[in-house]
Amino acid sequence: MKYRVVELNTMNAEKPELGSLSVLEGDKDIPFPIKRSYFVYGVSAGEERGFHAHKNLWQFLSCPYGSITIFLDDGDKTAEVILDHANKGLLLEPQMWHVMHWNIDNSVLCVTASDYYNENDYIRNYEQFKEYKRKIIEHES
Ligand code: T46
Repeated sequence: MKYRVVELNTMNAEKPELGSLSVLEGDKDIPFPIKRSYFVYGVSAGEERGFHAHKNLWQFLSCPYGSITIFLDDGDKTAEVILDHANKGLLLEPQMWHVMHWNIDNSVLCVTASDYYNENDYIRNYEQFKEYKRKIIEHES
């Protein structure tokens, strides 16, 4: 499946009460230069967002505060990844149906993306996503 869990390079302060610093660099930790970042916040526990796939967009999802489960579906297999620490993220390749489930109130979803916002890159209907994937597989074989 087209995803990977990435552990970020993390510097822990000498005094534990000063916490840690985790860093993500475009083209190094993730295989694309970063063109956009956005944040989703103020979401109640139990709520879900997403329900779409991207045709060409690569993204890196992280949850620096709280816990969010990402349900993934490549049209054939499914998987889930729990983002619950600031030093961890999910590299999500294009053509993956994804749903974000908030496990804890006010968890923050941070996303860095390979391109600017373009609604034409979204597939927001699951049947259309399956059809899109079927055509790609047909074309490749
Ligand atoms: C994704 C997941 C992880 C913009 O105008 N510009 C933007 O850069 C973005 C990301 C969204 N929007 C608009 C489009 C909608 O009218 O903001 C509204 C909410 O977007 P959406 O319902 O797609 O939000 P989510 O949380 O379902 O999905 C978002 C991203 O849109 C999507 O690319 O992969 O987070």
